[in-house]
Amino acid sequence: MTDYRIFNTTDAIHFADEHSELFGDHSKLTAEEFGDGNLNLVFRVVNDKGTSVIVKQALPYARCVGESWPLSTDRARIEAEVLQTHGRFCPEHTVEVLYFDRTLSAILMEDLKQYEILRTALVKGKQFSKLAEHVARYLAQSLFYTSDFVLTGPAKKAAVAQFINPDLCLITEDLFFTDPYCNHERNNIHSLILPRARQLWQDEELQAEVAVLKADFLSKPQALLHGDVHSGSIFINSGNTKLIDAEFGYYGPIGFDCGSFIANLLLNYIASPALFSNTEQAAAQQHYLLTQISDFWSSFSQQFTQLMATETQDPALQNSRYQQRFMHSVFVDTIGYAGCELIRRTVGLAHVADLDKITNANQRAACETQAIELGRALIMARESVKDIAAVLQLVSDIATTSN
Ligand code: SR1
Ligand code: MG
Repeated sequence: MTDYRIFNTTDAIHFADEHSELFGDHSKLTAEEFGDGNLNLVFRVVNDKGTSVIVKQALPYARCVGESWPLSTDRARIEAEVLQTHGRFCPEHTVEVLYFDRTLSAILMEDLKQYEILRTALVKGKQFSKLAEHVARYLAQSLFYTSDFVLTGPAKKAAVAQFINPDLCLITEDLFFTDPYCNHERNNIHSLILPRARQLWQDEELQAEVAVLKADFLSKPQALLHGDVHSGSIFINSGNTKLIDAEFGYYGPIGFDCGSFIANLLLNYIASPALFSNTEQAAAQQHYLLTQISDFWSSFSQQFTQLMATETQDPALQNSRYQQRFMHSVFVDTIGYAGCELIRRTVGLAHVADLDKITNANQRAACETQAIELGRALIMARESVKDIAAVLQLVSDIATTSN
């Protein structure tokens, strides 16, 4: 058995060549490391005809911080197995895993070179008409078919155990629910919004609601989550959408994945007036994003409701009143977790390009403040807000009062 070692480009070439059928015997292979994420090495291996694959390797530490932040390389197994599981239920929107080596913590996967990263595209003002439909389908299928509605009790417990992911869950537990609400050294707060960030540290009313959401994140194994559905984990083009980077996957509350997706569209919504100097373009982008959020929630909730009605295996869970209550609780969680994502992307360790690319410091501070206000409002109103239309009204109201 080969021991774990950190790959260089030659290792990545050998790994790809050994485990892929894509390259012929006399292929001339080259590789480049192009990972720009927070945690891993990512290589593209290409032959002389342009055929390519991706080799992703988990480092024994967080790449963005270095060896002082050790992390289990088991996250590569989690990522491969989440993608393989989700790929069974929604292959059209899940990146394909071609091979996984547990000892090397390395995954060989399809190269999505015909796609672009959603966040990069949104920051440029691009729009994709099927984004909401595709992400809704991915989440409805993958979350429903890994839930108690389908799995037997023993099968579900085995699945929960398979996806115990302590290191990566701890990152989320800290970065989402703890750090933004105290003066933590990991926080990354632009000086102009420091007074608003300090208010978060004193906001006991908000902190109580965030504690409820954190407790649910810790103890509500509803389905096998992707765990990190931000717009950097979504590859897209005009025809299709694929989810990548499932290393934060574990059994948790369904609303966490839905809320992460919605919040990332909202972050771009908030940034749009500052990213696009043309006010008509900014307004069009904002209109597009709100429509996508509305379509996403309608499509996700309709599909999940339909699946509950027709595919539920457990006789007790076939009760339609229970299913309605379940869907409502997923909605409440979704809005709450969306609020947490908005706040943590503004004052926490991991920012987003949508806000960080705003060059004017005053404009950026105004957008970041708006993200905090909206995040707070969503968390506080999540149980009373009636439906997604009311959520979007809240979004528009806060944007209007902030401008
Ligand atoms: C140290 S990891 C920071 C963030 O990057 C990942 O994509 C997750 O969103 C995580 O919170
Ligand atoms: Mg990632």
